Amino acid sequence: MAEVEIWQLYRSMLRSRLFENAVKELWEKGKISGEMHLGTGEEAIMAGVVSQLEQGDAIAVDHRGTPPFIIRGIDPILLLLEFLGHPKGLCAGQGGHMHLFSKEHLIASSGIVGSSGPAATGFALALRYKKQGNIAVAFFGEGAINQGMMLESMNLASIWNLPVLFVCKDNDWAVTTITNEVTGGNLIDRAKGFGIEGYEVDGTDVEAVWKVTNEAISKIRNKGGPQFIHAHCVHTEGHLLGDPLLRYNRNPNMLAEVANSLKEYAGKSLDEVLLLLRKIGGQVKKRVDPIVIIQKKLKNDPDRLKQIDEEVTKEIEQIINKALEIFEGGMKND
Ligand SMILES: Cc1ncc(C[n+]2csc(CCOP(=O)(O)OP(=O)(O)O)c2C)c(N)n1
Ligand SMILES: [Mg+2]
Repeated sequence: MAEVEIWQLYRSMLRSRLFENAVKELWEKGKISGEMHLGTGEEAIMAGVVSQLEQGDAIAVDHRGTPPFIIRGIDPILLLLEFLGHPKGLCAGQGGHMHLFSKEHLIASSGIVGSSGPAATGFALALRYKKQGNIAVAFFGEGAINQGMMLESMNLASIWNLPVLFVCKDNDWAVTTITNEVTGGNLIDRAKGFGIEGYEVDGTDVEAVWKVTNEAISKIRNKGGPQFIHAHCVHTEGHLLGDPLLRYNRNPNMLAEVANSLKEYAGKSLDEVLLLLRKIGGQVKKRVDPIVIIQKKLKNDPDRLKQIDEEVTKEIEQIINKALEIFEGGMKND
């Protein structure tokens, strides 16, 4: 990969992370209400894929829509106003963080697990009629890979030779369900069963994601038909903000108390229950934070790293301040 690209990818990933960190703060202060699923930990997958899309390509996402919307270039002020439920938000304050749409950027998110499959396949069907060589991407968690509509979409995309890139972001968990306890076989083999070629990749390594995506996308653009990527990742903030398991895990006394109260019910020893709770809380990590990984790769040029960090920090601060100014101005006028 050209040197310039990894720096651009880092900037994209950092913008997304710092924006979501600010969202977390606002949620904790009670300014953003309701559930909030962050995409922190998915930035390498999102930057590695979205950076290779062209104008007119379409994206369908799940309940973790913030990183792809930010990386695709949607105005973060509109996004934050949307999360705040403001009428000037991206979807007039009606969609919240899970149901986002931008007609201009052809990107849509949905909280219905598995729905990015049919949405992207539909986008791809429309794009094929337009004959401009565009493709559609479906991003979904591995919890969606057992949903009928996802499998039907993969089948249709294959049989109709539609230009869809299916990207499965696998963090091993669907809320508190351990994925390998409910998923038969291997996902690459499953895709192959539909006649779709697949790639398995470490989704915390943006360069690795970029490379397999580059190959997959060029095959779609040149030959048509779908491709599949199975990318492994971790969620740094658990399933959703306020996740009780994450709270327990960050407070060892609380964790021990909960484990103790559960051990008899679970029929397991205290250590076994503790390990399980730590696993569900994302505290037993097989993988590390993608931002930390890329920062290590770029550490040979600390000045450039520092400059980007400062620029992005300032940019995000300005975005948050501007959005809050509009939000609070709007509240005063109510
Ligand atoms: C059709 C449907 N069933 C159940 C839910 C409730 N739900 C929300 S997120 C989620 C887990 C999804 O797991 P995965 O696809 O792996 O995504 P992750 O949260 O791990 O990123 C579930 C079951 C839903 N939103 N939609
Ligand atoms: Mg998952």
